[in-house]
Amino acid sequence: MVEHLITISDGSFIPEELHANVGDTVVWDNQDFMSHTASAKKSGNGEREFDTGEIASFAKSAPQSLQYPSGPSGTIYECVYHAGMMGVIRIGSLEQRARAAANVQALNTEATASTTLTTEQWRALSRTLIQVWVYDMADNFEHAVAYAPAGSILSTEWSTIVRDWQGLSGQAVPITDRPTLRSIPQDALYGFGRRLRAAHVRARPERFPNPPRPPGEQSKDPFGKAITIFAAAAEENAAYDREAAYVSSAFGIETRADLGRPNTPAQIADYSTRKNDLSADDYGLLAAHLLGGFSKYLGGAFDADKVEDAVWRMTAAGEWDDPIYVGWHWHKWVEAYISVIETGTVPDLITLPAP
Ligand SMILES: [Cu+2]
Repeated sequence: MVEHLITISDGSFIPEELHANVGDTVVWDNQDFMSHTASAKKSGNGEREFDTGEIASFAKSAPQSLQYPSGPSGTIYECVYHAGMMGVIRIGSLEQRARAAANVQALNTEATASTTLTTEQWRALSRTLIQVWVYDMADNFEHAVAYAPAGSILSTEWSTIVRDWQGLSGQAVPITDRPTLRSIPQDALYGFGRRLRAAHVRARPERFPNPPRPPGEQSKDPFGKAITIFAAAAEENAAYDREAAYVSSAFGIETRADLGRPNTPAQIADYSTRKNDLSADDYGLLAAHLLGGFSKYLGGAFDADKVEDAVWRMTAAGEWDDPIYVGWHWHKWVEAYISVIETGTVPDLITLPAP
């Protein structure tokens, strides 16, 4: 059980987003010259999961105990005196934590994957990863919308995105609707994910990338741990570093293109250099790491529904807000590995802009 401290300064909660667990407590320290409150949004029955009441200027709140795990959007709270003053706490469940710990234990005791997948199964895995990534981005974007004043650029972006989403799905459904997300072709989904990310960047640049987590806290999920454990071998670690450098370069080019900023010849040349540093075997190694995590978690048998459920559950605690979104990253490992199997060469992560 941990006690977390959130500072209130200039009418903002700092940090604006906190990750905590059931049973933890939170204290708000008001450094402003005015009074504030930290009051969880009212739930369906009109009650608040926590409410500090008035916190006087230069005073601390009573500790608030976190009793319930939050859903995908986290537990959003507000100051009842100041409209638009909001924060969010993402609360994991004790059961989730226990399950993750048990899986990490299993990964530590048995270090190799026993499952081999068909190309079709790899595709199913890839599709799941990209779906969850889009879902996770949508969830982040909902947060951003919750903080944005009405009539801002963000509200306009959001209407455009919802219209695109409804065009893709052919239905007037919420962006986070899981069955519909599952029915959309992967290519369309990927383009949509990029669009969503770009809008997110424009709307809240300071939230992109999110601050890195402290060492050892990058991920609380068993698959993330699997990557860390398998990457302990020097060869695997080197492949990971080469791939990360290649992805970063591609990511930079894409992001600048999304934002309408020029990519310099040096930036484009850097992308080619990074790509040449990678071998086809590197992707085999990286895909094997990912599969290692999954096969341990799933008991060695590939089951698309179980994979999807497992990956999906990870997003409930908001674990995928790494500087380079892990969902995107893993999806690229799998997509690239399929390409390596089929063509024997390392694929281009992006289509380079015309010179
Ligand atoms: Cu206030």
